[in-house]
Amino acid sequence: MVRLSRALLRKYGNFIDDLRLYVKGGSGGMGYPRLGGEGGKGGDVWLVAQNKITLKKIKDTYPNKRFVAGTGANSSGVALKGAKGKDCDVGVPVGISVTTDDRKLIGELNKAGERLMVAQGGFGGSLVTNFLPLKGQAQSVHLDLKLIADVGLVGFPNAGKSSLLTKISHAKPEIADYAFTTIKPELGMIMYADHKQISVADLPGLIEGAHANKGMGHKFLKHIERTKQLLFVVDVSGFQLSSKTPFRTAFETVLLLTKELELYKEQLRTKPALLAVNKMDLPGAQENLNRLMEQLQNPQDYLHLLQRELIPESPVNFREIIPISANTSEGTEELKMCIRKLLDEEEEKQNEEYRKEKVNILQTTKLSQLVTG
Ligand SMILES: Nc1nc2c(ncn2[C@@H]2O[C@H](COP(=O)(O)OP(=O)(O)OP(=O)(O)O)[C@@H](O)[C@H]2O)c(=O)[nH]1
Ligand SMILES: [Mg+2]
Repeated sequence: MVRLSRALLRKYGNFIDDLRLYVKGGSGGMGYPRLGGEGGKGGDVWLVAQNKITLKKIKDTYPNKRFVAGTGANSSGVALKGAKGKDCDVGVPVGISVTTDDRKLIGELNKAGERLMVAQGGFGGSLVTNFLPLKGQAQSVHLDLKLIADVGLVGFPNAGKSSLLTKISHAKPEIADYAFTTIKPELGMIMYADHKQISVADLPGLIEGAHANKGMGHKFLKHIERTKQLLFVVDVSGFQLSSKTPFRTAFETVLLLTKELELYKEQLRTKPALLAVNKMDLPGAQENLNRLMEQLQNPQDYLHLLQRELIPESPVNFREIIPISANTSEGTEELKMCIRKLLDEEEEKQNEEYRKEKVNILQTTKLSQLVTG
């Protein structure tokens, strides 16, 4: 049985996954009418992806969150062409998308060292502007952090997601017998004997009604948008958030999780997915597992168990269902192998599609050359 903790009331600590900044390009320098001189262009503001930076660090270091680039130098008798103003480089974490106030995408930064210009400096004064300088571009930008992981863990609170992550990786997330122990996303790395590494994102538990902002709501689901694979984790004995909410069997939790994903974004449901049925060491687990397998194979016979609005449009097609115990490690090695196999297969599929596309392009160009030649 699960008891509700004060963690639910806690804000999710120091973790920030979006931040709004004000950015302004430098003004141009003054032109020099007497000799037709041109002022220097204002500096630009750039976001630069860096590994060791967090949005929290930016917020703490620059509390007013304003970034303004340098003004271009004025044109003068000694330097007719004014020097360009100093650019302003803002270090930001890897894995952010950058949007304007009205949520138009400016760009994404997915690798350390990548740069994105967010405010252009104004032109220096010249003949065209009557030697008056132009102001730099100014706007507010939103930095939206999405973890980049190969696999995303999806499950109700207390299902054992964090326990599983500690078993299969070196991550040390907090584990406890109350709901919402994990209050911020955490990354773990699975290491394979041949040195291949697969990253797994542990996310706060979802509950039914997350789409209506219940529990932690949907705010963390964006972190699995970019993952290549979903790993559902369910407690084989089912779940009950509190004595005031209904008990849900493992089958019902699978459907409810699917529904929440679907309500968040249709495409999430079509991601390759595995199901880990956890806590197989508990008494009665085998019977519960048998029932769950029967229900997953013939879902239409059991859908009447749920209210209509809780039933997903279509079920997730799990590539594998693996019974495990994060406590005793039963099944965890097999699970690691399944995760890898599915990722490899998907990669192979994508490579194949890419190859086909290339061949297609090549054939059409050859054909059009034959026609025109
Ligand atoms: N018996 C048994 N208990 C487990 C197993 N895996 C996890 N638990 C227990 O279940 C409780 C919840 O585990 P967590 O790993 O914190 O669960 P979680 O899914 O990360 O939960 P949230 O972070 O709240 O979403 C803890 O008391 C764990 O010790 C298991 O395989 N068997
Ligand atoms: Mg957890």
